[in-house]
Amino acid sequence: MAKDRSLMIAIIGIFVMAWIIGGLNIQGKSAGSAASTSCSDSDGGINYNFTGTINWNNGTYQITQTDKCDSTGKILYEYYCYTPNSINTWGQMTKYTCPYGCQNGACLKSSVPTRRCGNGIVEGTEQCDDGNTISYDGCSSTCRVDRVTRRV
Ligand SMILES: [Ca+2]
Ligand SMILES: [Ca+2]
Repeated sequence: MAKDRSLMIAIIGIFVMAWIIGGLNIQGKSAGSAASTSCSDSDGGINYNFTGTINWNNGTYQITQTDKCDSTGKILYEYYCYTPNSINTWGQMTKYTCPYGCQNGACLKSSVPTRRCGNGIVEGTEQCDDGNTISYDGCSSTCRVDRVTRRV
């Protein structure tokens, strides 16, 4: 009987601990009834390449957080749902340093903008860009200055 009681106390203790931890994680507010708590993440979890929004709801409080970049444009604040067991779920945030920078709540895939000869903008190693990829018109198909102009 004494064993049953200590087991009961231990179980209650775990629930109380879970409730306290769960409550504190949501900006110090009480999580209330944990059983009805739900959390969804539009980018499916920790996904640095997509801007996601988490929606946490326990029937009393609702918290919505969208991934965002910090003011340096390098650090991503990635939000995700943390569900340690079948009773608890809450929103968590992890900081991630994007290797190529952060923009609009997601990491950029590359720091090098896509250069293209023929787009009318002189970029990178291009000597010229006249908006086309025709050679012998002053600017070649590889965006080099044509040395020879074809007589028409
Ligand atoms: Ca996410
Ligand atoms: Ca994301």
